Amino acid sequence: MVVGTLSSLKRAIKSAGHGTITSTRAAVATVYIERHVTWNCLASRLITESSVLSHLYSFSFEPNANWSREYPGQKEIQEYLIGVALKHELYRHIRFNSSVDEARWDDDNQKWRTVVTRLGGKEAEIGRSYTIISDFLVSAVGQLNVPKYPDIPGLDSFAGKVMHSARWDWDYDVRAKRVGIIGTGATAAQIIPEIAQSCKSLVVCQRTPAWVMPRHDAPISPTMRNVYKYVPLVRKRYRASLMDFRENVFDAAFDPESSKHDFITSIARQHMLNQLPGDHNADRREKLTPDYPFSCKRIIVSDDYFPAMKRDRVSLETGTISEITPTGISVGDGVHHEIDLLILATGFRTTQFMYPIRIFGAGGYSLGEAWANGASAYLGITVQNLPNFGMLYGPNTNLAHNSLILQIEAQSLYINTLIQAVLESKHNGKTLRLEPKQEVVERYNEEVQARLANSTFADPNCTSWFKDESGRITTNWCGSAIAYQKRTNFLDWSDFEILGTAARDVEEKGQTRWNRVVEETQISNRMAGLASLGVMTACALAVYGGRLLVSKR
Ligand code: NA7
Repeated sequence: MVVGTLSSLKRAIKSAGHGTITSTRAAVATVYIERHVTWNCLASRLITESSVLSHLYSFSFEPNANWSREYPGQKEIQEYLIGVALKHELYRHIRFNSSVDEARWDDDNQKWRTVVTRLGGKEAEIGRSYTIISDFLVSAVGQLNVPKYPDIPGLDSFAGKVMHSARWDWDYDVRAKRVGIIGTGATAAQIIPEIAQSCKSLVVCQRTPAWVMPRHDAPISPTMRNVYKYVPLVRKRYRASLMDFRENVFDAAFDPESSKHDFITSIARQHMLNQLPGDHNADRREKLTPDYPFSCKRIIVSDDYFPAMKRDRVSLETGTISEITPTGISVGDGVHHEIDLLILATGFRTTQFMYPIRIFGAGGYSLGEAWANGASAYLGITVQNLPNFGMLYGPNTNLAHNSLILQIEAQSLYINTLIQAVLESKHNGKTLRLEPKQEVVERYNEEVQARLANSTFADPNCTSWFKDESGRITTNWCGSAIAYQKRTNFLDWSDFEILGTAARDVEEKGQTRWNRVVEETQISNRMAGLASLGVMTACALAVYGGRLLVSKR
């Protein structure tokens, strides 16, 4: 059983026996629980949500030659995901409008018991909740799931319209409205340019400015789309070049000591200067320039954020918000902004993984209690005392420099191996219970935390959704995407506590390996190797041949 959104699911589908895996197909009934329609609750259909280029922000096994822009918009991403779900016949397995409240491992029967609440539709009239019993449980709820509402006095007293960026009311018309937005993170940076086009006025309440990089978004011409469609090698080569580029900026994003870090900071500074030039923008530039290192917080990638801030109808408020009144936003120095609509672009409860789902593992082990001081898992996928359980986009798997889909595919292949072992045992009339050893989880997390401690994310001069309240980074991975793929493309069975009548069969496997999804350039490297060899040979021939000629004279 899988809890979570479609965007995370496809590899898990294979794990569970749909699509291409036929050996276990007949034995498996898989249920996907979906609370909302994927990508339907974003702030605007016009918003370009991804900071990753379209051709890399798609599954490796479902390439899309038809992306209309270099960066995908919300609508296009949603259409793509729905297309994948339809193609792989997922819809008949998905239960929409359903919420998981609790999942509990049943020690006696060695199964998961997951309590699902029906949120709407005719089914809700049948009964409010029911329990699904499964051999394996996968969480695909991810990190950016539950909205975080700010703790500002008077918020409930506001008489106008309030919307969180992730709970958008599509029926509300923002045209000609006086709007206030709290937050200047990646979400706000996408909402502001859109709203600024049609609202009457917009006050942007910034607590901390963000580093902004140029986006260089552009339409992909019909000719290029046809090239990508009919010459797949060109499309693959393009995707590989995007992967190479993204992996190359890893040092810049992660390592404050790297020379690339200084270079990339200078690009961001120049971007602001280009878009907010001249003395008349000096005050704006000062207010919008961060005083913490690049990449300490999530970087914004935008070409239209700064231009929007220059509009006459947009004002930047940097004073501390003292309260929300029935008519607007009050800031510390007695200023009051009258508004009709209050947008809370205040982020997500990123460090409370799986909140508010209650998970209980073997012997009543409470995940909520175990993670009270910060979530941790083995490879971000499995957790001690949670048998036959796996996570997609779990603790310490977020990337600040590359596409998350790479991580999710790697995790899916890993979980796939676990599920297959459980299903094979079941098929053979045996039982199998797998969970990572406590010392393995601890050792792994010590290593991850030690590496993160020297990263830009750990700089004490910023707060971010990467860190929990104690400053511990529980969201981000500590390396490149390729490093994670390599770390997760094998399963060492000795890392696991293995119980059940099939335990010995599994222990004897030692290690199970599979091919990682290779995204980076391969051909060119070989070509470069051959070319270098050719040049070296030519040089050697020239030198040696020259000597021969000289000696012959
Ligand atoms: P973020 O990146 O967590 O940003 C939240 C913003 O809201 C940020 O600017 C915060 O300021 C601001 N905020 C939060 N609470 C308050 C209060 N009480 N007062 C004033 N300002 C506040 O969330 P996003 O939704 O933009 O992005 C999350 C990820 O979703 C994004 O990185 C993408 O990967 C998708 P702060 O910086 O904390 O001073």
